[in-house]
Amino acid sequence: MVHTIIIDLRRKLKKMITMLAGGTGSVKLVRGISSQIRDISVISNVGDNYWLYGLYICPDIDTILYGLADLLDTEKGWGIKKDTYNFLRQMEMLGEETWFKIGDRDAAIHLLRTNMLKNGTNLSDITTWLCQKFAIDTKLIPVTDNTVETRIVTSKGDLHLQEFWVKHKGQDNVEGIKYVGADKARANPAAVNAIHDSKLVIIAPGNPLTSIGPILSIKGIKKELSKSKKKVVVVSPLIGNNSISGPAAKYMEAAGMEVSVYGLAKMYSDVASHIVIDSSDKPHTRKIENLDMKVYETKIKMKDKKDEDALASFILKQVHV
Ligand code: FO1
Repeated sequence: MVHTIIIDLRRKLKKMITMLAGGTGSVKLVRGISSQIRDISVISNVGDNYWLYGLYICPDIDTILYGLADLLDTEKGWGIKKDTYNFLRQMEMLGEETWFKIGDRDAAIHLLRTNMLKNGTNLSDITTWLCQKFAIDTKLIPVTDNTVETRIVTSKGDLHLQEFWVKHKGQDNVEGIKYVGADKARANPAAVNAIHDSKLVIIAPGNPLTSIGPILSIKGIKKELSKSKKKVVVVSPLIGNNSISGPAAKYMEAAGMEVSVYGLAKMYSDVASHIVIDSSDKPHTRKIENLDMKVYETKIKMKDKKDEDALASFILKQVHV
């Protein structure tokens, strides 16, 4: 009797929600959920972090940071709105390549982060400090403090994700994707605990191979998610055979996956048991259910804040784990 009461109490205490996020697709749902739930943790991808001009740039961490602080340039999906580019213009004048558009205010974050790293602070503590500076309650957790680099294998050799996508405009033929360093990376203990302690884990609608894939490539995270599979829901970033934004379809094809919500469900079926898909993808529902996943159909495209809130409400009300 006493034992049952204690278990019930523990269940009630497990109110937290954890999200796995990376890239411009994820931040919209992170904002939607965080506007309705106070206690959330966001585990961020680090695979697209990039060194440039001696600065350490963490695009996915910053996109979530700016998104939650209402500073994000939502037109581009990255960077700070109304930022200026004097620093970059000066770099150009000095003969540097300027294909990666770092704004002036954005540069201040990279500069301080780099200095703190050089002084021995780890990425997790720097990120927590940045959250405090931007007055963000959400716990933003880099998936690891070690280096994991997403590299795109092309017919001309392999390139860092930023070089493939931004410098070369995603033109080269993709033959595969590598997560260099993932085998040795230690999962951030705060990320593992967040998954363990949450009542619901949401895999945000990010690119499955370059935003979420690097997170899952870290053994400790994959193991904890597999154990927690019953409370994990994945939100599709695809409608039909196309990604809502970015090159997800191209990468899925290169990885030999079927470019559809079924292909996506198959990829996630060992770490998630619920999936939210677009209503227009209903014809795939039966097949996905055969993977032992519960399917929820709704409008998943988020064009504005109203859509972000609507999808978040749908998940919080309809997904019963
Ligand atoms: N994406 C671009 O397409 N062009 C850019 O010049 C660019 C600059 C940039 C600067 C800072 C930052 O945090 C992100 C930036 N991004 C840019 C976005 C980034 O390449 C990707 O969208 C993410 O890495 C994917 O998650």
